[in-house]
Amino acid sequence: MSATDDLHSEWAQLFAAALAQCGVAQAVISPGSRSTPLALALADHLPTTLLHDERVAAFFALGQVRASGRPSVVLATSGSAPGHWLPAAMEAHEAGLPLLLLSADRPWEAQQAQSSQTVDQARLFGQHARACFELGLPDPHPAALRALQRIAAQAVLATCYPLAGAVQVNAHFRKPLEPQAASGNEPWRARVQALARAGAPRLVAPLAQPHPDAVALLVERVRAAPRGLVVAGPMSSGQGGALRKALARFIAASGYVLLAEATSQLRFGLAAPGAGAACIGAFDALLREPTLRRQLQPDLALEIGAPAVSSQWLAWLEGEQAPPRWVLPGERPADPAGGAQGMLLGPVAALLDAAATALQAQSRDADDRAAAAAYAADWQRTEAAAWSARRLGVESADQTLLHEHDIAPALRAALPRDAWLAVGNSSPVRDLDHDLPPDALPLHVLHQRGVAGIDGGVAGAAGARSAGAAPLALLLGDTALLHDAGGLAAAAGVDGPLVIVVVHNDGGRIFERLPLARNPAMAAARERLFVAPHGRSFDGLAATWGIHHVSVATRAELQQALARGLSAPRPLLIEARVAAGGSAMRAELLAAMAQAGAAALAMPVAPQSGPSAAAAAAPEAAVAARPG
Ligand SMILES: Cc1ncc(C[n+]2csc(CCOP(=O)(O)OP(=O)(O)O)c2C)c(N)n1
Ligand SMILES: [Mg+2]
Repeated sequence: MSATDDLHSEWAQLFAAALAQCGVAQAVISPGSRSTPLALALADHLPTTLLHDERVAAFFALGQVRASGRPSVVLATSGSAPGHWLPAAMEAHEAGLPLLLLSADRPWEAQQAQSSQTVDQARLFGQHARACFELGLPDPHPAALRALQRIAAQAVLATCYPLAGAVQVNAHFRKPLEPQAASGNEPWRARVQALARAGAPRLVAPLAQPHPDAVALLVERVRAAPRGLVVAGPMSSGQGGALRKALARFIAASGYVLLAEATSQLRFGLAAPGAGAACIGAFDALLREPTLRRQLQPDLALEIGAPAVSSQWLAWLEGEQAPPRWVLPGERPADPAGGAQGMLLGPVAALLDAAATALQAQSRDADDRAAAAAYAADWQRTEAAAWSARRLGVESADQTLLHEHDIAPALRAALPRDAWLAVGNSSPVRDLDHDLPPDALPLHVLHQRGVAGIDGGVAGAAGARSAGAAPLALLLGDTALLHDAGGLAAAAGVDGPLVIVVVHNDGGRIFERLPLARNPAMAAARERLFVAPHGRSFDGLAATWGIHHVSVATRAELQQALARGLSAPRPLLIEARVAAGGSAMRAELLAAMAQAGAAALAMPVAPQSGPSAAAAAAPEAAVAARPG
């Protein structure tokens, strides 16, 4: 390449254009010198965000992917920079999110020579990337130029097919890295221009369909098992609409009871009039009661989505009286508890829809129908009793203080109809299940359940907000906020409404809910090594990034702050100062819910009155009216 040769710029342009043509929606760039040609090219072809911290950049990109359903590309310079992508690559791999990791590298002669900012970047993410493509140095050979576009297309395809996840492309560049004043009549230029006009090759993945054997097996098992459950764990928000429709048909055809976690995209919106299915939300609380596990033992449980967050569901599966189970996990096997009788892989919505059609074609006998209805009524009675008990417990708490259990309901009530909710790991994701009964309003719940890390929460929410049109609220813990303090840089760069609600309970209070907490001799160690109170407030952190901050310590203050933030053009950080003793209060609320459920089942059912009859007659109304 001569000094007036600008091949590296044209090479990068061809590659970036191909990424855009193949469906990449956004670029997130962390600055550096080696990546110069690609940074300039990506900025020409894609909406671009600049973030210095590569870990933040990659989590931000993942948030964009969650919101848009389309791949994002992150770009970084050579050396340690791409190493910071690893946690997001792990999450992308485990959660099935398409993410392209474009690492700039130094030329081959710089390798293994103690050259600055040079490491072995090939296959940097090991098993956590679905594929790794090596782009050599820019090369004017016609075959190399054609391959460049094909590799771009293949890399984008590999982020989604056969399984979605992170894919690395490692691209080498030799200096000069900046655009050069070129003569314009280089022998390769006409070739590059022709390829640019033609565009990248189109690669189309096959459409995933459920296997007919899977549909037949499912139908056969359901017919043989009248008392049935569908247990919905975390699923991506993109699945929401089709899944809700298919699930409603399946429930109507099978008479099964839906236990839906908040992250399943099924807990909110299914109770809408005409949707035809009610849904149980209190099961994690109810299953604490051994008598209920016995009485509510199903003939068959179908698990859909990722494994449930519920610790009690998992405990049931791992115990002696585990219900018979089939797993419908989507594209990848999932049965962490072990012991499932079978696994039906493939698109869940299509599988349930096909099974619903087959079940509808042949009506059930009357005894089976009665058994299914009685079973559903039992669940609905316990559900209604559990939420009533929660309401009573909440009312008996000191109303002058803000409690952990107040936050999710206040957030749900404040969210406008089209808003999205992102939730962090640790207690917040569990609090949604414990504090929000199913309701009739659809809600996208963005979560990070791939590896369940407390990292990248703020960056991910900021990315989702930047890629989606809707107002977005993030609910996360104080330790998680400190962990992703750098994510505030990403939040500062996006427009509102973006409300970050931090449950400030001074440390990782989830550790107070673990078995460790039952040993008084471990109290000091638990506090120092696990909970790790920090005593910090977040006003300074927010001020660094010019993010508005408000500290609240009552329900009224929280409601006010939420109303303000959800209509504001800029992000708002709400520091929710909750009363001490939240873990003990949570344990009491859950125990009260479980006991109330058990008591409801122990009582004889009055034929035409009471919550069960009302629920059986009009499940939508019963669910919608349930107390929060
Ligand atoms: C990246 C990462 N590091 C560590 C953990 C282990 N971990 C789980 S919860 C938690 C504490 C979270 O505290 P906070 O965000 O304040 O939530 P709280 O427990 O108070 O609800 C930690 C350290 C994790 N899940 N992910
Ligand atoms: Mg905390």
